[in-house]
Amino acid sequence: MAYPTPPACLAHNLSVAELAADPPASLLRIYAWMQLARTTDNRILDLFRQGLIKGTVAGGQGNEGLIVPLALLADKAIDVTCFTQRGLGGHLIWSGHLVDHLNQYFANADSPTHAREGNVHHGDPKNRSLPMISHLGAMLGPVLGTTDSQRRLGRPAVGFTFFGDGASSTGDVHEALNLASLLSLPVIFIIENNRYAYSTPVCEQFAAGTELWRRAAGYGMEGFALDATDVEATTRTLAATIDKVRQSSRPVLIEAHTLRLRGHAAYDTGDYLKPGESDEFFALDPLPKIRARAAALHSAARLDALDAELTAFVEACIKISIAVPRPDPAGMEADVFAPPAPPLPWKPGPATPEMLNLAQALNHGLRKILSERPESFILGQDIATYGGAFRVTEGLLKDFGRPRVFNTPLAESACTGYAIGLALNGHRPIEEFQFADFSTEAVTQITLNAATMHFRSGAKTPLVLRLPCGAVGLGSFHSQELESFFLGMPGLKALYPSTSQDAFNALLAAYEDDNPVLLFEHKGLYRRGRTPVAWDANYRDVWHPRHVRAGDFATLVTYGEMVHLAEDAATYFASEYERTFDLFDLRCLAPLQLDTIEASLARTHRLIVLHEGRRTHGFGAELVARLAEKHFFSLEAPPLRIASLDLPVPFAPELEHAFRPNRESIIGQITAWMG
Ligand SMILES: Cc1ncc(C[n+]2csc(CCOP(=O)(O)OP(=O)(O)O)c2C)c(N)n1
Ligand SMILES: [Mg+2]
Repeated sequence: MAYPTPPACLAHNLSVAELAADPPASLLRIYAWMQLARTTDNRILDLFRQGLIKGTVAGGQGNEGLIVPLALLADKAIDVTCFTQRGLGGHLIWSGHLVDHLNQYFANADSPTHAREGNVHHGDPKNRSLPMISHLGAMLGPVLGTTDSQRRLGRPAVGFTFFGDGASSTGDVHEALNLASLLSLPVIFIIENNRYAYSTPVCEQFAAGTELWRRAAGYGMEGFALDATDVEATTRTLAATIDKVRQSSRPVLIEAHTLRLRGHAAYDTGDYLKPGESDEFFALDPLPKIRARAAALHSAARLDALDAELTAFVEACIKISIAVPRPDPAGMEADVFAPPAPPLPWKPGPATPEMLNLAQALNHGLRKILSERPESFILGQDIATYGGAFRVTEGLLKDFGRPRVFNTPLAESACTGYAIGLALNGHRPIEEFQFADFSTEAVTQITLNAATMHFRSGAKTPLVLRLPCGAVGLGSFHSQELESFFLGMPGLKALYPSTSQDAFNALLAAYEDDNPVLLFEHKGLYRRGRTPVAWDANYRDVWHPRHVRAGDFATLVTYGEMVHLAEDAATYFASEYERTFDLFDLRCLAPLQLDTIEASLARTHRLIVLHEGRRTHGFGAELVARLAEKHFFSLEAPPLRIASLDLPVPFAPELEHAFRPNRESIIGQITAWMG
């Protein structure tokens, strides 16, 4: 069905020249958008109360004086934004038709998120309006990344990122401000200070007074406050600031004093407000103020006619959206991952095998990617001059230069968010975590932002996260095996190579995938001897298990460093018991490909899984469950799970040895199981 034509007054842009040349027309345009946003927000609230919109709605009533001028002034062909729950007006201006935005709220079949997200969580990644996630501070990092990506592509973009007085307390906000200043990114950080976070007043949020903009000095950037209920002054200030940031490529922090007229969300009763406070807020409402100014410059009759036209438009759009069918669950599972992409046109080299340990193989892989793929670059702590804690990135800075090989501050969350933003705009970052353990600092970005991106927005996030894992005598904070921790969340792929050649291949396979891929690298394997590594046209085979050795007594499934212990154990049982194991190196932990393992199990009728991760909720539980579900009646013995103890990883070598599977414990457990 054709969508209603928007009223002519709703032009999407406002240039500084227009603002100077024709203030009355500019004011009318700003008013029209503010009125449209308010009318829509109010109608959405009605529809929620009638039970026609589900979940909840958090409106932007009172915030239009900030969002509308900003979105009109932005260069929407190149700039980057991520609006908060107070930003409906921004969404309406940035892209799409009002019907599209309403479809999002109705969560119907035409919803831009396929009804997989609600409220204003949609965005429009194709037009660099990044979809918000509820985790408020975590929205900042991706804006930094997409803005940087635009600049790297030669486009003079500015990024806009918003957070409330409440969100200003999150660590992510600090990390992002610091990162933007450090990298000199042209990002305008806007605190929407509406004095409350849900029910919590600012005096219970921070002790440093309400002058949040003063934090800017601590990050080496300019900062100031503005009164977003004074729309004309706000518009002039924003126009000048956007221009300045576009020229200077330096970030700025703005504290916008704004309003949240309808409380936190539809269900908010506002009981926590002081007596008379609500009236005080309504007295500051920017909409009647700007309407009065516009009526004085034009005429009351013109404003009345405009309001009527906008109301009719909103109602016509609601009528269309409300009639759209409910969403269809079909296709949900297929959309968790971006579809498989064709292989990249890699140069078939190096052709002659070189003897490399696993760390060197990764270094060669990174070198190949940086040489052949201009959209690639690598980031992480100490990876540049120093070459990384495990020297995997040694020499890369020298050969490829700082813009493509750079150190990050200790800010895993914002840096991963930044990498997500780069990936969303066509770059393909490879991020090294110094130890896998420190990826827990970026759990929101990895599991809720990157991993869910395709499902909820259709956007691709090609991202390789390198995770040096495993116990090598360093205790609980430098030893974790995190595959189960991460893979309980949908949307992540994971490779875990055990040989130098597989590590090289896995890096290429992960790199060209359009999804976030976790690359687990066992630290104990980095320097465990050199084996031949060469270009392998079948590098994509790493997405499938490797059949390590043939046997008929039991199917033994393992991965990572345990592959080598399993080989030892298999040799022992072959010589001491004349029992042979059909041994598989899983290599790919997600998505699981178990066909060859199932075929083996159908022959051996016995299953052993072995991994270094802990036993309870360990990866073996999933493997055993999947395989036993299908092959239960053909099994001749209960499956055997060999894993680490359910403990934090202990430090002393004797304790660590007892904690994780070792040659003797593996042989002992299998012997006992064989009976
Ligand atoms: C990190 C995080 N913790 C908790 C929440 C739950 N929550 C949603 S909105 C909100 C209040 C946010 O206040 P503020 O940042 O001031 O924005 P406002 O709603 O006032 O615009 C809270 C606590 C959240 N979204 N994100
Ligand atoms: Mg607030």
